[in-house]
Amino acid sequence: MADICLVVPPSLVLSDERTFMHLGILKVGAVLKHNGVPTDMLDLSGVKNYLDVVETYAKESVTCTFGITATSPQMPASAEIARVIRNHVPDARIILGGPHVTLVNAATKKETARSSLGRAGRAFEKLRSLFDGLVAGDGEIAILRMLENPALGFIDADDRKSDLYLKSSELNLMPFPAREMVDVESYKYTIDGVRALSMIAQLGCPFQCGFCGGRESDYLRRVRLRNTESVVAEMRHIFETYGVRGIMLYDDELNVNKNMVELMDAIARLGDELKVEWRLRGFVKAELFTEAQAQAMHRAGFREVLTGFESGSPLILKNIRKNATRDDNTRCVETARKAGLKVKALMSMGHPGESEETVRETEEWLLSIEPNSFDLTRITVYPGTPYFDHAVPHGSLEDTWTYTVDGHRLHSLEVDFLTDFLFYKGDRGDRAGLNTLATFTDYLSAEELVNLRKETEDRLRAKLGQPYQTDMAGIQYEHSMGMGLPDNILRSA
Ligand code: B12
Repeated sequence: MADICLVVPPSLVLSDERTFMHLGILKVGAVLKHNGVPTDMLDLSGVKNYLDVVETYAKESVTCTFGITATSPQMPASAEIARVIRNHVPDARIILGGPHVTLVNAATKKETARSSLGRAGRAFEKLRSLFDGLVAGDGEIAILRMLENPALGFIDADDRKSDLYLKSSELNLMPFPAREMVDVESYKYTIDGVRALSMIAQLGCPFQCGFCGGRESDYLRRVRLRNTESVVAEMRHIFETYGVRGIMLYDDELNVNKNMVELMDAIARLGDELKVEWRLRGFVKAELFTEAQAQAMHRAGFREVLTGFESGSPLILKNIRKNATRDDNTRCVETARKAGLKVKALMSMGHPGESEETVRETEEWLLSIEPNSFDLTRITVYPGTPYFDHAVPHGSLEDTWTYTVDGHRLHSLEVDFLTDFLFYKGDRGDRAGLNTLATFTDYLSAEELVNLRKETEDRLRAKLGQPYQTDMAGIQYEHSMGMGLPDNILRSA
């Protein structure tokens, strides 16, 4: 009999949900296990009849406490799951943790500070009405606190002053994600043909990109580094437990770590000791990327880096608050190539000030640098992004919010995250329950953005000789962490 059942809802936005496991909830699971709390796991990633699975579990088990993890696009499925549990286990206690609640809470705090309760506050209240417990930020210790206090309705661990917010030194002491709680073999990903698993070595990104979630959240904004020994120990564990030498590092940017070269050298030494040649992939921040970093990455086993360049337009780079100029981005590509690293360019569009001309500049820049691969997404305005948190009511359009930077505007609709799906690219409207929601700029309607994105990607793929992959596994994951909508979604300015 389990004391708690952890639930990973499906991710209907992803074309293959069994590529990367959700490490966050597996970290929570590891702490529960470490503390001897009997824990079940329902990993519903890619499970079509997931509500049947939940119903069967709820009917057959005596577990009354459930812990669900969710990003914003996982919320509609999470809400359904909560309703099914409630139908069958009337005295269930359902706790929600993960990025969505963390970001809605961060956005609500921002609103409250400005005494202007609005769409974030409404989204937060909806969560409160559906779930018995909400956990914002780090879940490792917060889950234990929740279990100790059955009446506790909300924990804000997304606050560096909270004792539940893990310091860098404490991250070193945490158990590795309990990957064994899911069916590891069912997750398929390769790097250079080598089987790979994912890992997260550091938390937080200090920059202020307008489209990125968590710029007001200690949890997502403040850089927290594990020490080199701890990171290397997890890589050893992955290799010795699963025989896997490919690792996708999901740190926001590996090179915000000032000791990155030292870390890379330690990884290379571990490879020598284990007699394995690592195959690694990860993200770097363009303007911070140096030749020494690139060479060290190559020595460690990287053959490719991913960078969120986002745009080829100087105006858009400025409006995003990207911190990198187009020249920085070009130099980053050259630095990588010189060290033998391929470059995946993560691009996005639909930012404030986006027009046909700025999209053309993006296209031209991509053609000039000839990335080894690229991704072009349309951004979506999620809570906790500056585009959401700093927006004000549009004025004349109903349920529409407007973010302004240097006179350039981005408009977004108010959304019910418990029912509405937000997609960022692709033609995925054929899947059940997809709604039509959007963002738009002063120069491009939602429809124009949809068409322009598709036409631009089509043209780029033809010119760069990089056809769409028919095997979707793994490709939709390579996003810019920029959010966007499906191409069937329309809304006019
Ligand atoms: C890896 C990653 C991915 C991988 C996901 C792999 C997977 N299967 O989950 C891929 C590339 C597929 C991906 C896709 C997307 N991602 Co992503 N991704 C990340 C990234 C970089 C790291 C996630 C991670 O491992 N974090 C580390 C773990 C430890 O943190 P965690 O998951 O938040 O878990 C902790 C707490 O939240 C909490 N917690 C989590 N679950 C639970 C449950 C309970 C019960 C409790 C108590 C606590 C708790 O405890 C955990 C330990 O402290 C984050 C940014 C970031 N640095 O976190 C973005 C991020 C999560 N992604 C984001 C987005 C927007 C997306 C996409 C929508 C695509 C897009 N266009 O950007 C899709 C949606 C995917 C989906 N599942 O539906 C946003 C989320 C925004 C939001 N509002 O939800 C983030 C925060 C990026 C950002 N800063 O904007 N992503």
